[in-house]
Amino acid sequence: MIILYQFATSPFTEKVRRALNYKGIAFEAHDVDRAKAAAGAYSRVSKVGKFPAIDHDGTIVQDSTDILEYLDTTFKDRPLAPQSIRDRALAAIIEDWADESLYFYEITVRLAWAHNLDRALDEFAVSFPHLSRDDLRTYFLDAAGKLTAAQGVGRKDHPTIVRDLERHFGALDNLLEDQPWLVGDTISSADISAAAQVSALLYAEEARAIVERCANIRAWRERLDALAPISRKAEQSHE
Ligand SMILES: N[C@@H](CCC(=O)N[C@@H](CS)C(=O)NCC(=O)O)C(=O)O
Repeated sequence: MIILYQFATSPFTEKVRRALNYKGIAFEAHDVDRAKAAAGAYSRVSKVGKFPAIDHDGTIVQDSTDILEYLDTTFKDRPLAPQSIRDRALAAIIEDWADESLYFYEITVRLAWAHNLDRALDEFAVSFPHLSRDDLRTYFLDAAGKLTAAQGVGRKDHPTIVRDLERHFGALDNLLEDQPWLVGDTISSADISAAAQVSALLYAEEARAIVERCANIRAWRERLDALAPISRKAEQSHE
């Protein structure tokens, strides 16, 4: 049995849940409490204190990209990596673009922009059971603001970030113009990784307005939801 340790609203967790569901692998999801994680309570499954991590009958894998690779190696049915070398390379590059570029836009517009954060605060509270709503709001605005300022996206002004998002969503929409999936002719880790970041971005009203104009992205998300559903965000809490 696979146990998935997760922050329920993290895009990296959605990525792993979609992959597990696509491959038809049973799993239990445990919500990680951030305060306990910071105190080292989960060091057995994540030495670096980042999640997702999985425990597969004692084998521990941390980092969504490593987890997807592990799942493909261990469960051969319904591969997430494309067949050809070139398509595998493209999928790896798109996965990294989603995880390492789109992610910082997600952190900025969903967590550091108060008008978007306020709508989702109750959902985020699952990972912070000991914080009041006000403290949680302050925590996110401060932590996300500092993180994205250090990385760079957070130092851009609002219109520039919206323009960047238009460029990123536009690229995705164009890739899907004549084909159902981002790489090759079947679903792959590229689709699952990008879709997970898109889900997180869509918490932001600015992103929703852009995707409203991207028919290819909307149709692609429906195909993905049918084949690789997100599934429940949390199944049981974890000590
Ligand atoms: N590259 C990692 C990124 C995971 C990650 O950044 N997770 C965040 C939540 S979205 C986290 O665990 N943050 C806790 C921390 O940095 O202390 C992956 O793909 O799994």
